[in-house]
Amino acid sequence: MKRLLLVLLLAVTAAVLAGCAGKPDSAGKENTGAVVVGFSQLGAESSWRIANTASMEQAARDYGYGLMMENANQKQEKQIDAIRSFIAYQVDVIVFSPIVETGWENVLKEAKQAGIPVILMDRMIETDDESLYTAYVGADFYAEGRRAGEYLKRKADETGAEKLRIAEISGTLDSTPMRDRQRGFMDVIGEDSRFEVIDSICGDFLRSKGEECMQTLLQKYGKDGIDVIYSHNDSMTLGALDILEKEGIKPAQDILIITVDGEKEAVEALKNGRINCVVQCTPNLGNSVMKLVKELKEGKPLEKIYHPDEGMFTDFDDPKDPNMEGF
Ligand code: GZL
Repeated sequence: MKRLLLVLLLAVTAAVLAGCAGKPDSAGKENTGAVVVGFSQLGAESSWRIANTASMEQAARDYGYGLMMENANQKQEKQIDAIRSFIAYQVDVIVFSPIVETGWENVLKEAKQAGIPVILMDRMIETDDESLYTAYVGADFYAEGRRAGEYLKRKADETGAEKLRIAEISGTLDSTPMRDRQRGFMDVIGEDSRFEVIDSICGDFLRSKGEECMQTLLQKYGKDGIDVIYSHNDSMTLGALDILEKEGIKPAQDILIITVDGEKEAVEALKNGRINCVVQCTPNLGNSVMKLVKELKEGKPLEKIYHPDEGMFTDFDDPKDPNMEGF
C-alpha cells in the first residue's frame, strides 16, 4: 500500500512538473499531465511479457501520463487486489491483462460503479456483460492459430508428408492465447487426415516448463514418435529446443517446430534452421492503449476491439530479408 502511495505521489509530481495540461509536446501528443492509469500486469513469465510491460511504461512517458503498475506474478487474486486499489485511488483509467478469461465480473462491476473505464490489454475476459470493459487492445489469437495451421498444411504439401503426429505445448490453461491459438490451429488442420494431434501438455508460457514438457513428451513417445511440435510461445519453444538438442535430435529437421510470439531469439533460431515457423504476436501495445486513454479523456467514442497487424516468418521465406526480425 505504501508503494502504491509513493507511485501515485511520484506520478502526480511528474505530472505537475510536466507542465500545463493541453500543451502539445514535440510529437504533437497532448501532454495532459494529470491523467493517471492503473495498470495490472499479469507477470513476467516470458520475453513477450517483459517487452509488453516496457511498451506500456514507455507509452505512458510519451503521453505524460502517470502509470501505477502492479505486477501480479501470475496470480489472478493479485490482479483483482490491484484493480480494487486503483478503484480506491480513483485512477482515470484501469488497464489490465487478464491472466485467465473467467473470474473478473465482480471486480469489474465495482470499477463500473466507480465510473472508471477499463481497457483490456493483450487478453480477453469471458462475460455476457460487455459494458464491463470499454475496449480490448491485443492480438487476434485465433488468426495466429490459423496461421500456424496453414503453415503446417503448406509444409505437408511441399514435402508430400502423408502422416504427421503433432504434440502441442500449450500456454496457460483458460487464457485467451491458449484457447484461441489451439482453436485456430485445430480449425485448419483438424479435418485433414494427414495430421494427428497425439497430445497437448501445458507449459504455462514458461521456458522452464517448456523443457519439462519436452522431456515428458520424449519419455512418452520416444525420439521417433513425434513429427511436429506446436508451441504456444517462444519461451516454451526455446526450452524445448534445449532438450531436443541435448538428446541429439535436430529441431526443424527431425521434428518440425512451430512457435508463436516472434522474439529475437526465436527468429534467430528460424534463420539458423532450428525452428520452421514463427507466428508473430506483437508485445508493443502500449502506444495503442495510451492513445485510447487520450481519446477516452477527450470524450471520443471507442471501438470495442483493436487488433495489431501481425504475420509470420517461415522456412519458406528468405532468411536474409531485413524485415525478418524479432522484438
Ligand atoms: C500473448 C500473450 C502471451 C504470449 C506469451 O499476447 O498473452 O503471454 O504469447 C506471454 O509469451 O506469456
